[in-house]
Amino acid sequence: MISLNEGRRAALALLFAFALLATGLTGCRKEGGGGGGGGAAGGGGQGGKKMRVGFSQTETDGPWRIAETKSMQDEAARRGYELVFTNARGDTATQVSNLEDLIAQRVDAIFLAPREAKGFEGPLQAAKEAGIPVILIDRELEGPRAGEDYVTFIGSNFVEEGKRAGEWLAKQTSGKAGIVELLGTAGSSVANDRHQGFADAIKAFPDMKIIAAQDGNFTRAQGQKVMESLIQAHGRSITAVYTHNDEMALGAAQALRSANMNPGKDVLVISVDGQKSALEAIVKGEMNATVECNPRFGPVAFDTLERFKRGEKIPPKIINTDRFFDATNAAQFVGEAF
Ligand code: GYE
Repeated sequence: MISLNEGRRAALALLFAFALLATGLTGCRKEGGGGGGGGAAGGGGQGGKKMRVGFSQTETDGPWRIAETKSMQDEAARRGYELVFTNARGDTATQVSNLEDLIAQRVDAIFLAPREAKGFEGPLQAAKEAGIPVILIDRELEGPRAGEDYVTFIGSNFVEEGKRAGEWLAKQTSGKAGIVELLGTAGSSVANDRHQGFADAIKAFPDMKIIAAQDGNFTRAQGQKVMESLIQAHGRSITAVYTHNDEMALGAAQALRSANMNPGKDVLVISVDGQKSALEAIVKGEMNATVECNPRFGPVAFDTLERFKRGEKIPPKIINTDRFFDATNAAQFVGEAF
């Protein structure tokens, strides 16, 4: 075991070495006549070897993941990087071994979308020892520290998303609702935080009660299945559904329709993400609102990597600004949604 101080020193040395390397590379390119005239290509393609960057994706199901993957791939191609893509297929152990593979391949950097908040200490340590910077995107970790064990986290403020959903629901229902909550993947930072923010927001309203909260694993099929059984158990005492993503909301809406409980009218449905099919459901009046969670990480992810390589100081978190969609503006934004 190495002590905390030794660990810190080693990390600093590595960061320093990486910064030197990055500066060195820039210098080489200039000498080679590359010029670097302010174009978009920041380090991928110019002057010789392509930079190889790993992207460890948690799964590929659903519009949100598809949009995120595409944004990373498009941006890598645009800037001349080779993106080494791995898919953990919704399994944390697989994701850990994907990371080990990327490290063994000596990629130049890794973007990690961690499925769960815990369990990544091993690969992070190995990446650090190999001098490979890791940037977290879309989900956070509990324990490892920004600037030390990884560079930074880029994503939304999930507590805030839950809070916005809770506040909207309180307003719409004048503080009176029997709520079913469908939770995202157990152990993910997103599910914890979206629950926390929502619970905090409705605390002030004694007549807003979460009747049941159950794991729907962020999928439409699971959302529908769980909702069916909760309708069986609680019937008409359900007046609102809050889901941690749009896929589960659409599944829940389907279950409500099958039970002749009008989603969007008898039962208010609010969720998070802002995908196209959710905005369409809002336009049709079958869902009520969704807090945006932007999956298009490519530009900010690669900008951050390039800033880091230039030796700039990177803040521990880079938070996306997200919008809010309901019946007042869904039609306006459906065209640009993912
Ligand atoms: O809301 C969901 C996806 O981690 C922020 O994961 C992401 C969430 C997103 O499966 O749709």
